[in-house]
Amino acid sequence: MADVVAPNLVAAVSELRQWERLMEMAKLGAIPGDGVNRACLTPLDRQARRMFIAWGEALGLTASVDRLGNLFLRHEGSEAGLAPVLTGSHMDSQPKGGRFDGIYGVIAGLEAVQALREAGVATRRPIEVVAWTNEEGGRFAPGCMGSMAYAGFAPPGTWDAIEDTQAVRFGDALAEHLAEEADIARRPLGVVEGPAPHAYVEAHIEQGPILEGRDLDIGVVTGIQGSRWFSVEIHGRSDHAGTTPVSMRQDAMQDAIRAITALNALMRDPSDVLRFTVARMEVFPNSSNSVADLVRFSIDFRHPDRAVVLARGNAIEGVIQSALLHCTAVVHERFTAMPTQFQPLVPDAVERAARAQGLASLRMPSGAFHDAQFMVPLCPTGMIFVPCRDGISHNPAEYSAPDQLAAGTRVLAQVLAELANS
Ligand code: HGY
Ligand code: MN
Ligand code: MN
Repeated sequence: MADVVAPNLVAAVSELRQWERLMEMAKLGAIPGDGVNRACLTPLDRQARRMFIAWGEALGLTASVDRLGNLFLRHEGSEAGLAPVLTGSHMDSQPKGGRFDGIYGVIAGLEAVQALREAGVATRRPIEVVAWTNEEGGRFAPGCMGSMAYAGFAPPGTWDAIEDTQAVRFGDALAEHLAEEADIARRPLGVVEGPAPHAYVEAHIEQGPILEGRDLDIGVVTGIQGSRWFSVEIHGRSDHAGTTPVSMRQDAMQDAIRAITALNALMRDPSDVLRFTVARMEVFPNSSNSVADLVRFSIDFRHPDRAVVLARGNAIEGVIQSALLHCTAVVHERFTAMPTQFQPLVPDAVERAARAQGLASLRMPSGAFHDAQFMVPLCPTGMIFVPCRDGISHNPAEYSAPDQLAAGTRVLAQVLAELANS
């Protein structure tokens, strides 16, 4: 495909329209510091989805939802029956999230399709803008449930029994969500019940400091590092804090500390490539003067090297069990995503489009996981990163400028035009 930019297509991408839509979305779940707390399968999530659908239907796009709640806005191509090109991301946020993680890729997909239609750029193939269910895993762990089910990576009922902090089951929250959206057309669940997409491209903020630090406009994402999530329960016995000798205790808190200390040793990496995070902890009975009888904590472990992801990840349970003095532990693996490399087709198209538009780009892997990684076995896949201020994300201070976001969307529009005519 020539490097020629369809000048009217690039010009049709509206920086202002896109920014205004992002700011409208940011009002839904706004928290202090310009942040957003919009968990999946909530009334706020449905409000945001209705707004997205309204913007799409105003363009003539058609909305549909699959049994995991993945939401699609479809732009028809000139040749019916061809597999669609898919673009999009997620609309759910972290509890103390920002205004751009996920939602930028959904709004960018809409903006790119609107620009294609306004510029009169015909596409042989349909283009579908998707909002994946529960990418973040903040309310219901793990993340990427919608894209994993769509890709046949796990059966759709896999996560039904998982509860949020209010003891609401994912399966019940999903059933309620689908009932609230009963008026939206249903569609088969991804490749489980239908054909594979022709290609997938996701625009996303980098969520790291590299692009900004090197004054670059576009990240040509080459792949995504591996991630493994575990839930750990340390079971002890509740006792009186004042009368029970320490030697007689089965203190779940003390053994949890021993386990996490031992995991820190397992995960030590002087090169600072490995990512090991314990960020969620629940203590029961959670009373100052009762020895804890149950501690639950999360593990998020990531690395770009498959051998490390396997070796260190497989050692986690044994290290925990060996660290305990008086309690027992139950360890479950909740999420297993091996490192993925995108085949060259989409990254090459992204790099070509950036160059044609005079944008400085860099090929780079993603430290964050994304729904894109589950599209890799289905079709040519790629991502487009835009810089974010100080590399901050999963934080209300997350920020990308209107022109930076628009540059990503202009590259997306050109890549979609190319893929939808291939
Ligand atoms: O955790 C992640 O990597 C993604 O931002 N949800
Ligand atoms: Mn994201
Ligand atoms: Mn995120």
